[in-house]
Amino acid sequence: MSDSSSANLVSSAYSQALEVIGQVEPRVAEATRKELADQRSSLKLIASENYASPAVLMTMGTWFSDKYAEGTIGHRFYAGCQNVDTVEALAAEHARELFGAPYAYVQPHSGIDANLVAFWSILAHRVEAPTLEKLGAKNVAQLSEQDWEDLRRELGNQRLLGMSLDAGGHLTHGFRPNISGKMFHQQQYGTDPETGLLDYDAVRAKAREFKPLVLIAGYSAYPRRVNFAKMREIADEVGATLMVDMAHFAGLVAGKVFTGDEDPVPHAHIVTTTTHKSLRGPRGGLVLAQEEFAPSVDKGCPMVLGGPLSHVMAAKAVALAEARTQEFRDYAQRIADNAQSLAEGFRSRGANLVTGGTDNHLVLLDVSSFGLTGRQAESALLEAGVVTNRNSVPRDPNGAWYTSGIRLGTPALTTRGFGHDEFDAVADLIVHVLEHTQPGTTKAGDTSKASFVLGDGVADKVRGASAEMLDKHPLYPGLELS
Ligand code: DSN
Repeated sequence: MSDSSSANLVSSAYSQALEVIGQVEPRVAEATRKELADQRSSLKLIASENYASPAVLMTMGTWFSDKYAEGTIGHRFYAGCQNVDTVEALAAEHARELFGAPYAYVQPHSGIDANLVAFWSILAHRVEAPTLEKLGAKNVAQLSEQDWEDLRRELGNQRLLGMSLDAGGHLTHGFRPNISGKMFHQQQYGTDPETGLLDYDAVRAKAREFKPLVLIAGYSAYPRRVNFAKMREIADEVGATLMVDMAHFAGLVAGKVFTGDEDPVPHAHIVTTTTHKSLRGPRGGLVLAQEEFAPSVDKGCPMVLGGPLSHVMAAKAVALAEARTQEFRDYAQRIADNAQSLAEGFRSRGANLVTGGTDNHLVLLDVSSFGLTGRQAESALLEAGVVTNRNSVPRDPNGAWYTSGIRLGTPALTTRGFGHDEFDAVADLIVHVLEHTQPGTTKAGDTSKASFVLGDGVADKVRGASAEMLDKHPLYPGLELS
């Protein structure tokens, strides 16, 4: 099908769908139209966002949404799941083939859910099963009250080592306010204070001392690649299970930009991811596992997950099929190339990047040299139509709320077709906004960490320059709503 006849089909499908929605609740139809307009007219640089294809989006809007399907493929707690079995099996097959994983579980509703499934699986495989054996019981139904006490103590007395939030780790990697930091005894590893890079010797030393059951590798704001072979060596040395959360960079793994030691799948016991970031699928999660963890991963629902979202699993199958194409590989390479261009754009204009640059899909800009907090920078940029998110930098003096950084990712604008010149121009616009933003003051005259004053005319100038680039690279080309 030609691009234009495909765009006509999509235009007519969405126009009619919005008409149907509008007959019931016109304000939802209106907000949906406006969301498209807003996304089309802003520079989306949030590192965890993307634009899924119309095929992926449409797959989510079907009657699969109406079906309960707790259980696993061919083994459900509800009748009539034959078609859910088909789409779940397809999504799992695409995931296994794409990532070269022995086992794939596509039910998690989000990345956090995928991590909960992995935690459960590791506890069940490494703690519950051996404890049951020690107690001479085949399953938990055979345990006495005292046995239960012992098992609960074992399950709740395990250690987890993950990357700290301010070094670029995720909330679920043992951050204290998150359940991962409460259900496990946790410690965190950071990055080298001089270089900002992961220091494997320091991770090893911490792991030797702490002896975690779970070693987590992966990040949501670290702008560099990780050597997963080294992380596995460390895990093996201390008898830990290596869990990799590749939510941010799954698209770069799928697209074979990260290979060898940088591909987590052959090295980790369990890998978790979201499907909607660089992987460009529907909003959701998935788990890849070595065979030995498959039986406990499969118990994710109903152990820690609600009923699977069958319409989203169907959309995962479509997105993963897309990710198995050469076109997707080219896209993934462009994500990484564009991140280099963005980083170089900042460096050449004197801006300060955590670690000095990037070799993945994101850059972390330290805005303190502009005299701003991350919160002020984020708000000023938004006023100029540049959508970013504030983010802590290592050992951030402004904490996790105001922060000193801005995290910027290339997956979304790369989907729109932005290349080297556009990302250089984006860096220029961002530096222009930051150079023309002053911290605001409170009524008492103190400098506030949130308020700011953007110079006259800056927002209009930046919006005008962005519009030219955005018009040249339309979002969903040819999609017109009637
Ligand atoms: N919210 C995601 C991100 O922005 O990185 C991670 O959960």
